[in-house]
Amino acid sequence: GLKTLIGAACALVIATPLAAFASSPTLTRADLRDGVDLSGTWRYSVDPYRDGLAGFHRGAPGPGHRRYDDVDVDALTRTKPTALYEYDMDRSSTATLPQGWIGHDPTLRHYQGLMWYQRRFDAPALKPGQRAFLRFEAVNYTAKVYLNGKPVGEHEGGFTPFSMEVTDALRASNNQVTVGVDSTPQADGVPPPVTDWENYGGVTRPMRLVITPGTFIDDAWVRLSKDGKIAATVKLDGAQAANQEVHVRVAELGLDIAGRTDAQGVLNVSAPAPKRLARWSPESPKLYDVVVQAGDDRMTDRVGFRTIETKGSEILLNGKPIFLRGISIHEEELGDTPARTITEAGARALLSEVKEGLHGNFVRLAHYPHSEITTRLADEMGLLVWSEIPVYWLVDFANPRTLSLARGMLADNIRRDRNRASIILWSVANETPITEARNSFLYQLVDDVRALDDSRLVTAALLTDRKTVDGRPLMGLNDPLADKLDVLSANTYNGWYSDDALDTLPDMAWKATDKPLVFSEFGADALAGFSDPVLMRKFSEDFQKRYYEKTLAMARKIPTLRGMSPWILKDFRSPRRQHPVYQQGWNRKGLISPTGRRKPAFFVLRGFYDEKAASQ
Ligand code: GCB
Repeated sequence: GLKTLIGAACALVIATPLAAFASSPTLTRADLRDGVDLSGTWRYSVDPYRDGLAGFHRGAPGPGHRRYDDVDVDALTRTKPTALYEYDMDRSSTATLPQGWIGHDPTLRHYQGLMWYQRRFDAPALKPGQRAFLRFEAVNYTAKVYLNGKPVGEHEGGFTPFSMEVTDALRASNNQVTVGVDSTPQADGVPPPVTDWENYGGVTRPMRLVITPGTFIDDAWVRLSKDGKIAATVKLDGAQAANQEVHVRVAELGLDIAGRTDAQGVLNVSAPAPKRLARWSPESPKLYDVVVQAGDDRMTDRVGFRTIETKGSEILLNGKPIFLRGISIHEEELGDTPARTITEAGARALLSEVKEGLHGNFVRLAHYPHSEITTRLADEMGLLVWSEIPVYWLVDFANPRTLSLARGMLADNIRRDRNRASIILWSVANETPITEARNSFLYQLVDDVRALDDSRLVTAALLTDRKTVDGRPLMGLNDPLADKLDVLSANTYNGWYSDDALDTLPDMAWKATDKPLVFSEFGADALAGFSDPVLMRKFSEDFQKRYYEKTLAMARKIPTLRGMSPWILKDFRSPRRQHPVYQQGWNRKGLISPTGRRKPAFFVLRGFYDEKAASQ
């Protein structure tokens, strides 16, 4: 019955190879390469009717009137005073990028549309054979990129990196780069138009001009394999990619693993891990300098080595059972006016609240790939990470375009971060109602994860199934996807989205699971400073505190519960949340306020984590 159905659905979608969707080249660790940082001052100009794409009069009065044309409007109108231009990018308002456009001007908060960005820059002259790429870490939601008036590429998806080759379009001086950023939500997009977070339009992460040798190391994945080897997969890009000698060196371990690439420019090599290898863990986040060398190119990274697996209902890190003491976060810095962009200091402040504040060892980076800044910091600080793509709620599961888009994001996210020891879980979806179309969509994503990375676990945040047995609620997961996952994750909100009395929560039973169970979410809104000890209304700190006490009492009784990432560390902006007194455009389920004020429930969770840490 069900099994055959699943098999048939998989066979249908599996036909297209994964590589077809991922962005190319991958250019991992591009920020460490030679090049020009393009962050800083840009000009911007709003374009709600999208005239700038074709010219104000749809082509007439001719070239020179599209926002990306390579013109100096001021100079042109001086030489030809009758010329008419209704834009001038060189004299438009300035903004510091990266930053969501809400940060340029707060009245742009709910602008969903096309925005033009432009700046000029000088580039070092390319040496013979060298190549140049524009690389963006993230642009939300679509990007059209132009160099010196010529289109060089387009990208869809707000949270993954992409690169465009500009070797032939680049000039030595006064290059003009233009990006048309469109934040308009797409019915067949990922995420779908309705989410529970702010759709920050803009160039939200750093971008650079990257210069490489003619043949370069496009991707180098270095890890500790399940069978105890240091394994590397290296992919070269360029005319000399095939049959090249490659070295992967870890000097501190005396390792020099070498081999030659195949006809596709790919090499898989491994060597036994030396006895003195110090394994990465949250308590001891040891990273090694890894150098990859191929022809004229050299790439470096800092890599931790650890294993992660499940055994029955246990999650084993380096062979030992662990409990994930976590919390969820969105990509929003502390402060009253977040603009999506995260700095290293901003990421450190959030992750410190998880590690030193809550005494946690785990963070769920919801609901999309977060910045590389954050995942590298998690490696360095010692926090286990759940990483996910924005396959959320009602994406258009029956639409093949949507599936391709999701597969591309998943592949790009995994390729970007496969060297991060901190990441233990790839999640393919969040709260997606069960339908046949959804099932086959998600089976494909799970298969893709397994094809791209066999060194981590696969999960998805599932909706719970509630039954009444002997007059008492029985919670469980009743989802065919569960068979395909390593870790079962449940978002559960009894007592918040249901009107169950909080006192009844500890006696709510959970159906036994044969795999590790994680509470990927639970939570309750509280406005920081709103105390209501007598009525204990929803939105008060007292309610939230009691909700945590009772939910944790329920959690203690679930024998296969192996971790949790309650919703959420910090209050975050959401246009759905418009209660005029308590929310004002913010989801208030944070354990800390936007500015970092800890609510009483924060200390309840910390107490629970102290208990868990002591019993491990
Ligand atoms: C959820 C969603 C999360 C929401 C949260 C809430 O289940 O996964 O994105 O923000 O609930 O606050 O309702």
